[in-house]
Amino acid sequence: MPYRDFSLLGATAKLSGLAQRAYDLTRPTALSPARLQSMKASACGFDLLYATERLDEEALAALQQLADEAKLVEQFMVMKKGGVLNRIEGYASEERQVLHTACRDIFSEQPHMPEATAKAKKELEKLRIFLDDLASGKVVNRNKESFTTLVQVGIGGSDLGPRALSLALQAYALPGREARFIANVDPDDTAAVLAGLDLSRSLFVVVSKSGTTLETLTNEELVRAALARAGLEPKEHLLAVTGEGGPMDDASRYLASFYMFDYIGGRYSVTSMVGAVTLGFILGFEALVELLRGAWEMDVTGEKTDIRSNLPLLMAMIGIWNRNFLGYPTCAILPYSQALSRFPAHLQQCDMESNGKSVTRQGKAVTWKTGPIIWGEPGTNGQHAFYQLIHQGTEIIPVEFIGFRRNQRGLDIKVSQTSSQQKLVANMLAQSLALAQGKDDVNPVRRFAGNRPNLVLVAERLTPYQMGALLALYENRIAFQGFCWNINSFDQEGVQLGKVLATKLLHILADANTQIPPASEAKSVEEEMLRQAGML
Ligand code: G6Q
Repeated sequence: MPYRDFSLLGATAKLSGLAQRAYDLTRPTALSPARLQSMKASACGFDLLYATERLDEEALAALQQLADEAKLVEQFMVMKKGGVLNRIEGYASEERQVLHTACRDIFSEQPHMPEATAKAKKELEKLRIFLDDLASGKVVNRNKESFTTLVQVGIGGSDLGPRALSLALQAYALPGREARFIANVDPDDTAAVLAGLDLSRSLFVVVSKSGTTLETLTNEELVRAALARAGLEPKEHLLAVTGEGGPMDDASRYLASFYMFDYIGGRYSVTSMVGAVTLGFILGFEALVELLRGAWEMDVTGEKTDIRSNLPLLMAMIGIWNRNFLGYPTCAILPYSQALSRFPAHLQQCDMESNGKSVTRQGKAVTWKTGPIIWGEPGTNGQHAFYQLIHQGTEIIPVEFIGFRRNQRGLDIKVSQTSSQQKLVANMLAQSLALAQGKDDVNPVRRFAGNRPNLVLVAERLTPYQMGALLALYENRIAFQGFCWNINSFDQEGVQLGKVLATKLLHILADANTQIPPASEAKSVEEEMLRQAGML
């Protein structure tokens, strides 16, 4: 499919014009009941309320035109059907398919990529058997005790998503099961996690698609050494998730191994074995399947061409309106759910590593803005911290609120006639209105300019199904935006340079540790940098 540059799409000129007279949310009748009712889209248990965006019917129609002209849904279908979308024409690049959706196409009678879905099913079946063996007592420690803790050792895509989702669904953990995470090569990270563990009842799943990641391999050695010091046989406590045939694919070193595949990008790998092993351990297999079902149903929603019924596409287009036409450089994701406290961190990677690009899929410099800075923290905590800038600062920050009508754990109390959950959701909706409408005041310090765009995503309860749907909603939104900007959302060349330089610095430190004299008198900038930092 020929890709068209964002700036050449006819709707962009129209949208630029419309942005000059973007919908004014501060007019007294701007947020009419009719607007609130009509600017609402629903899918997979989520309601998306977007009346508080600076959009009117004309702008929405132009965004639909933009989505159609850029053939966003067609590109999404090409992705699902195994097109080699992870590439830059005419230049060396990863040249890969992008098939994380195949991991959840398991519910479909006719999967888009039967072979990839069959592989995903095979790994899931291996996991089901392993989880059954844990539950039935077939897999136990040397003292015939069950394993209570699973520690995931991985970094980046092999950490953030699984960590965010494990935390989000902790309320549904099987009795006596918990997950922990080790990511940083900072040895204090591993030490702090190990300090709180009964090693004899802990399993460690080392997750690395490449099997070569410095941090993960180093932390694996720290864990192996700790197990050996405790008189345990490391292999009996270690699992692996890695690429088939890769350097970590070695059955002699692990109790069990699961595979992930090169067509699944790290930051899109939560629904592969990268997330499934840990999530399956704490939640059980059935809940894991529910999570996959939620993601699958959101993937199906992503196939609709009408932006008003395609939630990921609608959110993508609203984001593009705010980023490219209203010119806002960041986007805050503010979940009113303590369980989602690490979800913004996952989205920060997923979005910024995907769409933080400045060349097109033809290798040309882009002349339009691409991915915004993504950040966020849970409400209501943030209200007592950084919301001041969102309300009255000189930068306008589009906000995405995420909330639930019911809590997960059922513990609540009524104080002053309202429950905590009602207080939580009321605060979220109040913030949405306050940002949009603003407030005039004779005192300039108490004046709120308003017109601060935001949307609200709300569902009944954060269940495994709902979590899967939320994950896929954002994954697909990110892919749609990348398609629209004509960038490759699936590579991450930007992280390579730092890695290469770190290797150079480590060689200098290794030589110093073994007292090998420097090759020449002239000091390299790397050596001088180490010296100035007091490392040499
Ligand atoms: C994600 C990135 C990156 C990757 C980590 C870990 O999309 O590629 O964050 O996940 O560098 O890689 P490994 O799984 O290969 O250890």
